[in-house]
Amino acid sequence: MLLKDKTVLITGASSGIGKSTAELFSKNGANLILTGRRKERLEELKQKLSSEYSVSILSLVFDIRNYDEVKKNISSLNSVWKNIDILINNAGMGRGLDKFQDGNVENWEEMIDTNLKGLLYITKEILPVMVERKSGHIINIGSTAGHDVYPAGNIYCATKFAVNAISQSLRIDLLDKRIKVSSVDPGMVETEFSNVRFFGDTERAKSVYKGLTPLTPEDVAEAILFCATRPYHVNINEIILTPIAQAQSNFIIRENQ
Ligand code: NDP
Ligand code: 8X3
Repeated sequence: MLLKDKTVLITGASSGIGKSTAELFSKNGANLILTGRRKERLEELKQKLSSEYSVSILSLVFDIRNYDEVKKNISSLNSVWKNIDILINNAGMGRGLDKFQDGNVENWEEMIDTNLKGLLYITKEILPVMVERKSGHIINIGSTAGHDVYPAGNIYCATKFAVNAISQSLRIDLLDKRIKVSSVDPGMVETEFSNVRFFGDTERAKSVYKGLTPLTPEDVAEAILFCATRPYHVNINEIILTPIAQAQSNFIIRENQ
């Protein structure tokens, strides 16, 4: 029970990495606030985890791109739930994979509003209580795309480079508040990510992982748990994890290569 009595808020808990993290954290005794837009999925996960483990779970349904909704939902937390020990900024997405010159401004805005502005909004609303308590841990889910750009990755990579910069800045700004900041930056993970990126084209989404064994969302959840369970004096600044078939964003080896 590594996380017994801890309160953890996970954004984007309705699928992929966020969902696996919710499963692993509740197994380790954490009380969870699960967020996302798909209410039924969050409710289903809440029922499952609260029946399997002896933890409390709250779900909040809102669009992270909307600052008013973020403020309303976070300010609705009662005095018990608002003392969040760990914030996992996971909600994010890619839209399209087009060269810059062929890019679509709506797709760009959706990625920037979700991956960057959404992360800023929720962090801004949760930080004051952490600052007041001089205690807390922010774990941002970045990406290898925040370290090396790849062809047609342009705006998605820009959002993840920005997340990398925000993690580093927060770590400096919060140093005297004893608030930890970690970044967990995976390479290829098979989740709904590519389905969303390719607008539901499942064949194209599957082809991304063809000829290699991608990371699973559970692999990433393990890395997040590691960050969250170090002794008080240890902060993990950054973990970059990739499948064995991937060296960084641009170097990938597939079967028969
Ligand atoms: P999924 O598509 O499986 O999950 C994305 C999650 O983000 C969902 O729960 C979704 O919930 C939530 N989300 C998306 N948009 C919004 C929004 N506007 N408001 C609230 N919640 C939102 O993808 P992953 O699990 O792969 O992605 C999780 C994170 O990991 C992302 O930040 C992604 O960039 C990052 N990442 C992914 C990699 C991969 O290869 N899969 C590699 C490196 C990093 P809902 O739709 O219900 O709102
Ligand atoms: C998301 C995965 O493959 O686009 O960060 O870098 S990838």
